[in-house]
Amino acid sequence: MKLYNMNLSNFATKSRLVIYEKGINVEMAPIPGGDLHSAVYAKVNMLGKTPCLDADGLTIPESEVINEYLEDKFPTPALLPKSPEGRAKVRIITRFHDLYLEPPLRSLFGQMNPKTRDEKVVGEKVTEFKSRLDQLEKIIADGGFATGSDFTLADCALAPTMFFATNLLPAFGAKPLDGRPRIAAWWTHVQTRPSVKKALGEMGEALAAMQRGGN
Ligand SMILES: N[C@@H](CCC(=O)N[C@@H](CS)C(=O)NCC(=O)O)C(=O)O
Repeated sequence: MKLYNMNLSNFATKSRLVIYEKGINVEMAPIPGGDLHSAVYAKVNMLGKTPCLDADGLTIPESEVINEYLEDKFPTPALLPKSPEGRAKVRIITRFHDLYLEPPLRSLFGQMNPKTRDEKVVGEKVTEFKSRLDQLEKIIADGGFATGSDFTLADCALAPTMFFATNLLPAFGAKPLDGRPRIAAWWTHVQTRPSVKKALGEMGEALAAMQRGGN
């Protein structure tokens, strides 16, 4: 199997986390053509996004579909609980992450340079992201991992985005952990997990390289 991967991508890191947790033998492949929008990569993944899994002939785009496939294919160690209720709790968070929490943060990626940023966009998106964090504070578990004592797909979804939130938001005068004790406790706890240390370490190196390049 092969994951079309970029270490800086929070969505690719969601899937790398599952691969590391399960110890699956997956090749980390660069994007063909060197660009997500290259014609050659469009033939692999018409969506032009990372991650994308080549599961020995079956092409699977979308991080959460990849993660659920890997969970089905390699059930041990489990990253979804056994009970329907437990599984629903994890999926509430993964879906909340993908549809509501991450998009306003992503809108800020192009606004990092104070000289060129659109202050209206920054104001709106920072406000929206903070209100999503307030919602997350209400649904994340009070202690332990995102849904309780077990590390799950919910932690895989949240951790890479929280990496960006804690690294990038201070540039906009916002502190994502302040006044959100459950998220703050989860963030401290989840970073002790070896798979999380490895995957976020890779994100950190990629971010530093990008910043050295002046982007
Ligand atoms: N819903 C997708 C989102 C993937 C995504 O947006 N990936 C970003 C990198 S973090 C990307 O490929 N962006 C390129 C683009 O949208 O043009 C998933 O869960 O995999």
